[in-house]
Amino acid sequence: MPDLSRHDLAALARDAGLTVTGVTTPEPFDGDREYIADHIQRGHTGGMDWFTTQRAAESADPRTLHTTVQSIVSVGVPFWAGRHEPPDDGVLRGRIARYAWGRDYHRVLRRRMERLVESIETAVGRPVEARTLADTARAFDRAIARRSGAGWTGKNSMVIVPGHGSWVMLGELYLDIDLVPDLPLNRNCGRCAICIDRCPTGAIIEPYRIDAPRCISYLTIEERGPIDRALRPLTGDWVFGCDVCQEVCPYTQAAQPVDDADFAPATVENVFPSLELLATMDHDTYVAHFAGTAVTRAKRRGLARNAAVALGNSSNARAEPILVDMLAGHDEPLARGHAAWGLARLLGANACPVLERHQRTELDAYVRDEIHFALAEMLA
Ligand code: B12
Ligand code: SF4
Ligand code: SF4
Repeated sequence: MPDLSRHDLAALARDAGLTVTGVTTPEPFDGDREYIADHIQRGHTGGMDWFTTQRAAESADPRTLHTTVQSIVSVGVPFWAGRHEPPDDGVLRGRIARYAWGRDYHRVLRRRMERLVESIETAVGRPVEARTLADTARAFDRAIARRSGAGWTGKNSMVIVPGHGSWVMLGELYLDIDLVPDLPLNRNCGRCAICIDRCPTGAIIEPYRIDAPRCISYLTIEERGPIDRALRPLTGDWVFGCDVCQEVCPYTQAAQPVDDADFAPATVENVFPSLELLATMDHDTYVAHFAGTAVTRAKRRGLARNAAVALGNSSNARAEPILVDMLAGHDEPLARGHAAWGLARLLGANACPVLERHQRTELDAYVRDEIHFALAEMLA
């Protein structure tokens, strides 16, 4: 059987659109398993119910998933494409995290990894037993990238890839081929702690450790119910994910721009979406703007909820009529409840008349609770 050199592998990966690679062994990730078990036990994975100690133990041992695995190839797609500013068009706009601007990265990575498996099969001259993974609960993408030398771990817990910073989405191939493993990179943040200081919600509770229930990414994407009231003022204009701890990182600021059509946004609404659009869109409008992007993970109701919070945080009088209409007529109670909060945040005591009126007419118990809290907070 022909050998596959590290050099050949990198070239095949590049041809498949995977510009970041590293190779590691299938030995269990024992240190990461212990770290994650402790992390779960301390409550830092919050409401992500799929994140169990049992599941983490299985993911930590690649052979549990793929008994014949001999090597793991860590792959990554960089996506920094230069700075973008919101248009100066008078529209109140939110912010979507950069990784979700274009096509859903799960599909992009999967397609490219499948292409890579095909070209590896041609190169080694036999069918390969392969498993391709990206952002599943079955593997630790970052730990694999770190051990394979594809990148190193920053204090914001992101894997930082030389030349691209942390603007890289990760995946891996479990293969029944014996490849020579790479060494981990000997890099670290040194004395820098900018990301810890600048995280808007204080979610980086210590170097390398994120308290997910405080992270804006969790709050705007994974949280299915109401957003913690104490954290709403801190989420600013983020309506899907958050990039702050990456934007402030010196390594990430030095990233090389890449031109990857799959990560390019279709319209401005996929980068800086109109908050009114998010607050009022019906199912068809939602599909027209966001189908095929990772943003659908938040669902239409989650985006409306997040828009209500961003409108409340906007300190802009144009947000008032949008929030008033939302409170009066949005079909999702979750959105109406957050609109009540948004009005109180935006108008202070001036929101009392409209909130009191809705307190009398609102039929949903959760929304009435939100109105009650908003009024009580103002009185306090
Ligand atoms: C759950 C999850 C989240 C959660 C929790 C994140 C967290 N940091 O705990 C939430 C929803 C908050 C989240 C947010 C984001 N996520 Co996320 N997320 C995941 C997921 C599904 C699992 C991560 C996990 O297991 N976390 C638990 C922690 C404890 O483990 P870990 O960070 O993976 O691994 C670290 C530990 O093992 C640690 N470690 C191991 N041993 C030891 C020992 C010691 C002593 C110490 C100190 C540390 C340590 O080092 C590892 C590397 O950082 C992965 C996909 C996957 N399957 O891996 C994507 C993933 C981590 N997310 C990703 C992204 C892009 C994001 C966001 C940037 C999205 C956004 N823009 O809003 C933010 C970033 C927030 C942040 N600073 O981490 C990328 C990261 C790519 C990269 N270059 O690092 C991943 C890998 C998805 C992918 N396939 O590309 N995410
Ligand atoms: S993604 Fe945002 S909220 Fe989460 S840790 Fe980074 S800066 Fe903090
Ligand atoms: S901002 Fe500083 S501390 Fe945070 S990841 Fe980047 S280099 Fe490390």
